[in-house]
Amino acid sequence: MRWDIFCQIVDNYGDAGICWRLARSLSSLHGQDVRIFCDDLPTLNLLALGVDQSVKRKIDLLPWEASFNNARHPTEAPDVVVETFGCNLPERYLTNLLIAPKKPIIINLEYLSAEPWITEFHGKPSPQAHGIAKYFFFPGFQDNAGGLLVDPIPKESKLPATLEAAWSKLRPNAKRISIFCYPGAPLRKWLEDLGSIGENFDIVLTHGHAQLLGVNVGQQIHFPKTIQLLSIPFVTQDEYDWLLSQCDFNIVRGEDSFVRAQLAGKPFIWHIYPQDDGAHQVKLAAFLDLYLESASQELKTASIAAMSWAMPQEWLKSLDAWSSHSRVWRAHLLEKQADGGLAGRLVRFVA
Ligand code: TRH
Repeated sequence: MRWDIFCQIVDNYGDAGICWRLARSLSSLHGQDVRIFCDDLPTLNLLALGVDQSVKRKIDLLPWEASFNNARHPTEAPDVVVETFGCNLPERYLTNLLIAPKKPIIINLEYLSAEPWITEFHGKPSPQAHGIAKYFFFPGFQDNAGGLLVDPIPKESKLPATLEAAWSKLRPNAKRISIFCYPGAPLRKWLEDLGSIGENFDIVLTHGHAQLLGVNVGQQIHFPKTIQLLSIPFVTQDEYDWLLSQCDFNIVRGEDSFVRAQLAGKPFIWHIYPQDDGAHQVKLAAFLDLYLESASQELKTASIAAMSWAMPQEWLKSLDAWSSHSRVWRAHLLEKQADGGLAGRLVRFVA
């Protein structure tokens, strides 16, 4: 089938990250023809860089406007149109769909949530005045939700060139922590507290995070020697996945890095995307209910504290137990998503 995925980048990288991951799964694992129409092609290309050319060649990454005259010709008419995160289709594209020789199915791909209510809405029709069939598709952890983007499954691979400089400075006796969070995080205080524990920690700051700490703008920061800060550039999505798998602990955010941290099988803080109405707190609590269902009371207390940015002194003693739990959780996720996860469920749903 021919798939047109529409990607409007609201902010940051998540929208592009999800679209790219979905596109490559549909193409390389399910043999689908995929185009992405994106309103910020440079960001999308940044994530997709470096990926195996045999994967990339099969996916068209196109500017948003390129969709205007598409869909009209029989060879270009899509079978499936995916509107990601409620982005509206361009009117000219939609008009062409209406006169196209075959009518596609439109999928409204929603945000990931562990909240129970999503299963009631997942897969339900969303009747439209224009008459083209449209359905809600809710990614989720439950069996009767839309699944997770599990591909590519993380595997050990060699050190990416972009990380060589940082990797050459790693200390053998230090724990490794990667940081990718939003500006509101109490990072400096958190690192100071970590520094007072007495163990060595190598902190891998992803692109832009040194500025968040004020390191690059001349501010003085005095972390104890136990803390070594290592800044890395923006890396490709595959390289970022690799980084997560090589750290002892990760701080992640948004939606895509949140799932990747779980698939890396490592403990993590999810700095969830903050929403004005506080909806993110409900989403976080729903996830923790699932994630910690089988955990001991001690680990529950520790990881809930960590996810609320309690200082590391308060919970770090539970890191070993948390690491074991993370490996079990990863295996559980992969088993639950053995049906192909989001991409597999989407292909079957459309079929
Ligand atoms: O970047 P995010 O915060 O993205 C989003 C958006 O804010 C979006 O509007 C919001 O709806 C959503 O969060 C919840 O976080 P996320 O989702 O983790 O996406 C980051 C992507 O960037 C992910 O695919 C990993 C990738 N990435 C790289 O490829 N290289 C890097 O160096 C880093 C740090 C990330």
